[in-house]
Amino acid sequence: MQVIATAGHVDHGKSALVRALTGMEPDRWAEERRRGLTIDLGFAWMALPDGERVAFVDVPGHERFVPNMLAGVGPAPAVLVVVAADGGWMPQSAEHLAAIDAMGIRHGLLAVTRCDLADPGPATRQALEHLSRTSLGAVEAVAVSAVTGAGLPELRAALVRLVAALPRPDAAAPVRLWVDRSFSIRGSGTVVTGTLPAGTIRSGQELLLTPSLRPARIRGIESLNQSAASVSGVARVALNLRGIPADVPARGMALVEAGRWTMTKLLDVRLTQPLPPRLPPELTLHVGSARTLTRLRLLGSADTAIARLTLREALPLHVGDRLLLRDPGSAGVTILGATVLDVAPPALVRRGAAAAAGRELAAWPDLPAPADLLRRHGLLRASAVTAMGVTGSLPPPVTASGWLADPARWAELRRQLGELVAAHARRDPLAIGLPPEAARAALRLPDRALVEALARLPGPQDAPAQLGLDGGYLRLGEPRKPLPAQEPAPALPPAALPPAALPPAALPPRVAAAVRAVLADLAGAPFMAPEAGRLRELGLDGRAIGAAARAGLLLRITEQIVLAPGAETEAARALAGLPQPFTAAEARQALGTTRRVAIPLLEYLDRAGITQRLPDDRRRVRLTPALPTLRSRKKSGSACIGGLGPPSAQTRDLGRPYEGCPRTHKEFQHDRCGRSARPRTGGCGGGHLRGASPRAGHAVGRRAGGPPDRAGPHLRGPEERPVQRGPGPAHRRPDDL
Ligand SMILES: Nc1nc2c(ncn2[C@@H]2O[C@H](COP(=O)(O)OP(=O)(O)O)[C@@H](O)[C@H]2O)c(=O)[nH]1
Ligand SMILES: [Mg+2]
Repeated sequence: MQVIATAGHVDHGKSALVRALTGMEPDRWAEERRRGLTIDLGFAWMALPDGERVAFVDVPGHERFVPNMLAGVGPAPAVLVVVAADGGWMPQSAEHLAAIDAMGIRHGLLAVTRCDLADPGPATRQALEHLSRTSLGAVEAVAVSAVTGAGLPELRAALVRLVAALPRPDAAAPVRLWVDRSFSIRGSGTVVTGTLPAGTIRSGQELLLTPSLRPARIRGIESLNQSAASVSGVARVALNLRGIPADVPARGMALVEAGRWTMTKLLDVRLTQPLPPRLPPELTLHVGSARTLTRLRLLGSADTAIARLTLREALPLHVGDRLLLRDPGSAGVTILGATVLDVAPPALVRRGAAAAAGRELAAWPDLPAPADLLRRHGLLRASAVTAMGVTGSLPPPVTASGWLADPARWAELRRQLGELVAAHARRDPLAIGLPPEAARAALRLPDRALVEALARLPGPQDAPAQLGLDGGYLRLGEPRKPLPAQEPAPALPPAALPPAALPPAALPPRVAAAVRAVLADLAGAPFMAPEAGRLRELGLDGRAIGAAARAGLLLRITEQIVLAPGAETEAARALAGLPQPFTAAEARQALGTTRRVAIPLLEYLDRAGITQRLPDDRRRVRLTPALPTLRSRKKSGSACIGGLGPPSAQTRDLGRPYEGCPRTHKEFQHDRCGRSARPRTGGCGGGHLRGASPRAGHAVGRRAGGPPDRAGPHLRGPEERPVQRGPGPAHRRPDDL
């Protein structure tokens, strides 16, 4: 089906022609028929010779009813321009044509009526000349008489050609049905009618009635007096609505699909004609069957023809929609077309923002692409982009919640976030980090998920340190590049470290000195953690210890028990030398420490998967350190500062983290297997052999907690990761933060 609206001066024979073509009466009202004057829209339809059905929306020609005319022409894809042979070109011929042009309607026909009363030649030439200068361009012209029937077969044939040339609309397009009539039928309830330009409406579907967005369920559909289960545009449709009282719908409202349109009062548009010199403060805006008042502000110079509209009432719009603007006081004189470029434009706050916006939008196409809108907005939800009516594929979202970002803006935000976090760390070096909410507010981001997504980005190549989210806080991690190899000699005591060896984001000197003192204390007795009094004396409170631990300079076993980084490796090594399993007292002795340290340290090792606590409270070592690997890795500069090197090695690297610290304790190897750096009794035995059989491999993977001698570390499948998570932040790589 196609829908064609009539257009032309009053009394030129539009209604008579529709009647002659369809055999139906387009003047619905008794008053119209009594006065012989179309006041409101009329509807009639016919089958063309090729079987295609055409519905006509017959519009009033009188200047007083131009709004009704616009409501009828608005959603129609094609027009039948009517000029009387004996009347010629008239004011409303011109006004209707200006409206058609402003709406950008490109398909039409010229019918020169009343050709039984005068030679159609002059009127035809005159009208074609006017039409050719509009969006209609060159059209076919047919001379007809509604009274004698002359020319009607030629007109039908021309209609076949016109309809065949019309674009086929997308049946999956978002539904927007502008209501042009509303009434109630006894027993059925509320009915609305309209021209559906595209998309599909199905019985049972729920649409929203604008502007209230009240839900309306489609109870029944009729198209050209026939009921249907669904109807696709272009079509004239009558919808029986459930949930909407009969007195609610009115012409100008629309039924729309949820989530596919933007209700807006603020628009940026491109004017299709130059702006007349004098305009009233408010213009009437027409779109579809709707009209409202709008203020117009030019963005930049008049040449760019870009304007911002502020509407009295919100309308459901898309980018690319065509609007008509009219000076209500100067009938027929001022009619402007406008193409919607942005349905949710940003506020113009800064000086010069309007001109800048004008310049930017002047370069846009009439149907902006997702990249255009993203460049302007920086960040948009994918759902908002869809509701704007933007076509074309969207870039991948930057968050799980569906935010899309302009690449340049996103990179800039990442840079700003890095600066923000660095500035915060400079202001308060012991702070755990910057709360993401504070970063969100400072960067004026609409969603915290964006801050988290930014923090996960690798950041610029030249950034001094990696940014990350650690324990819910934003902070700078370790510097990316290891410092040059001019390291102090291994034997150098920590306190002798030259200040130059400290990383750029080092701890405050006071804290660094205290940490050096603790490490010096621990150098002789690695498991004699300093007493609370000693920590107090050094000024190491919870914040300072936390900062040092985060920097990988101390290993924090509990709030108050700190050891040198790598102490767990030393502990594992010492405990591996005990007969397995061992008691806490044996462990305490082997470690040369007190219960105060031994018990929390063992629990720490349990959590790290280095030891395993058995039901009888004894423990066994699950993983032992691989010393040679460690040393060679250390030399190559890729060893892990996450506590896996010997304390002496760590102290040399005070404040300097390593790259490439693995998440898992790769330096720990399976005890007693052939790959172990320090093989103990036995060897690999059946463990690996059994691990190689699929059944055993599967079973082994699931019984890590078997008896110590059998299901010990060497029984774990080789593919099994010994430790899923490091025991603390010191084990994390900078980019894991
Ligand atoms: N002789 C003659 N009269 C016509 C023709 N078409 C319309 N009329 C008359 O012109 C008058 C206005 O016609 P109408 O269809 O109401 O014009 P509209 O205002 O454009 O809809 C009516 O009296 C019609 O009977 C025609 O082709 N020949
Ligand atoms: Mg009429």
